[in-house]
Amino acid sequence: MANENLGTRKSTNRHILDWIEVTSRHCEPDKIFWCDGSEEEKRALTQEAVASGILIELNQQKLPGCYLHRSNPNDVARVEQCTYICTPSEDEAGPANNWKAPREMYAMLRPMTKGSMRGRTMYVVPYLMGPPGSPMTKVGIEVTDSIYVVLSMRVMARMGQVAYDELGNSDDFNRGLHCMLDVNPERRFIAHFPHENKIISVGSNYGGNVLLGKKCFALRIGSYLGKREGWLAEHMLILGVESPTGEKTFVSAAFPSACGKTNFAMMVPPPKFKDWKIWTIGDDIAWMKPGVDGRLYAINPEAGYFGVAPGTNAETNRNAMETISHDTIYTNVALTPDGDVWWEGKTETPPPELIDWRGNQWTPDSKEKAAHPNSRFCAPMTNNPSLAPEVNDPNGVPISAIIFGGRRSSTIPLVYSAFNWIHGVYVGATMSSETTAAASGAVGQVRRDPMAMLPFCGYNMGEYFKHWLNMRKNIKYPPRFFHVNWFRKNEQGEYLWPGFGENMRVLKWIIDRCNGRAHAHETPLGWVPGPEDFDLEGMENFSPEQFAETQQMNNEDWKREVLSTDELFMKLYSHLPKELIFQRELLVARL
Ligand code: GTP
Ligand code: SPV
Ligand code: MN
Repeated sequence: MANENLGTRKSTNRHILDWIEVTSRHCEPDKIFWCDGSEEEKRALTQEAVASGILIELNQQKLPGCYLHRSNPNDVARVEQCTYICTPSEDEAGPANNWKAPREMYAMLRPMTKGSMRGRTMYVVPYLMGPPGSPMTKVGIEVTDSIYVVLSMRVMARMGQVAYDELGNSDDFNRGLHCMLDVNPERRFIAHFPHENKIISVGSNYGGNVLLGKKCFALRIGSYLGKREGWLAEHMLILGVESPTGEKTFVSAAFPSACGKTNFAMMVPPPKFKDWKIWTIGDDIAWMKPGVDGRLYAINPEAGYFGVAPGTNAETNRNAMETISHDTIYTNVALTPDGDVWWEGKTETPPPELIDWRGNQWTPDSKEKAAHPNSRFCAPMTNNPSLAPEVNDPNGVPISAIIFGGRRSSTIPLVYSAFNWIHGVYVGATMSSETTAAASGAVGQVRRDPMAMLPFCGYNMGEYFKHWLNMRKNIKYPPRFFHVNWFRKNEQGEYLWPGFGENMRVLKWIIDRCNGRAHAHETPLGWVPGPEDFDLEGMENFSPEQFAETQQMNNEDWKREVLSTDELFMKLYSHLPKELIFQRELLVARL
């Protein structure tokens, strides 16, 4: 390595030093590398990753600073079946989580991690979740033997010295240990210890399993801390809408994995809305807390986007294409002969030849997909042309609307609004979606995914609903709740709503409702816009009749829908707040 001092800038925090001492004695690495987040460090580690085949350098003329990583083909998504919440009692983790007692989990993991870094380097990665100086920001230290994790963490979080500065001498930081082991699904565990603010992840080297600041800390541990400390850690994007008169309204939205958060967060409005501007605060995670002025404030704890590649193109998401045009790590996309990247949906016709995500020759005649359906880009938020200037504001931004949404090919209308906070919590709690490639397992099956948090809530889901209901008491000016579905289909299997930039029209109705300017009709589900309340101007080949089809509400379908939510309610019954049972009864009465 060029500079001998690289990797030697140790923390001076006694608690970190003690923990690294104990952890390194256990994992027995050849070397400990202390990351400082510098550009020099990035260059050196990137070089090393390329030399060892962990990263493939892409065409630097076309994609400056971009690299491709191919994961082990057995390790391409989050693994819910291997994800555990380890609390002293099973009841605390609740029926929606896998549970093991901490002592048992440690007993299982200890022999696996013992000596697991022999012949390897242990990287110490200090990072911040949230803007520096924010009362909501938290510090984590991830210890990992993966150089890919180090390079990705420095994109996804504010990494290095900035975290030591924020922490000072405090002991209040998340301890995360990641050991790749032999990347064997049989020995893959993502274990969370909420009471100790601790995470141990073994046997994977993929995204949400190993970038421990993201789903593990910011959501699973975060939601637990939020319950204790009076805030919310949510699987939500945050965006700002600026009107032609300069009025800015911020909203957050929870859609399950691979259901449109990144696209919505950096949407480019259609020509009819050319004087409107969308500003991105975050694309995946929101930490929200009541502010002193009685409103709910949100920060994005992250600093980058770990986004779905397939389907991303200049038409659907121009801002994303710009964001990932430089300084981006791609995982499991296809490679062109001239060192460019490709995935399904990037261009209408695929290139004549490619190397697929597994590293094999690929042609358009090949049966397999060229890019993995859950292939991803990892890019710094500062690359995003629509990055909101408020993104580093330590106070966060005031939220006017909370939007829930899922991927449902039938039943669920394009948009409706809840009657009030308790009804809004019910709408979020009974959310559902068809499963996607973002987690291993079957794709396309409808399941309940309350608030898009089913895989991410670090404690009992019933208690989580109670926490949501309780939050209302500390918010004088609560946001309004909405539900959207971009994915409804007709009998031919085609999407009824064009989506992407056109979602601006739905957003416009939502913020007009929040600002007391839009009309709506009352239905059993909530308030909905009629065709006269909804701006369809400038939409080619989209009639008011088609709009009515996207909004259609069928009573028989909805009765079935209520019955299918009962399964979740029964599962959570012992902790389910009675308010939600009453909401169910009211809905049944209205139907
Ligand atoms: P995670 O990163 O897994 O949390 O996903 P996400 O919620 O950020 O989803 P993302 O925006 O990456 O979109 C997932 C997939 O849905 C991509 O293939 C998109 O092209 C597609 N998609 C996003 N928005 C829309 C939409 O409005 N309509 C349709 N039809 N597809 C969409
Ligand atoms: C998700 O699955 O919601 C993601 C991708 O954002 S991962 O980081 O792998 O969790
Ligand atoms: Mn996500």
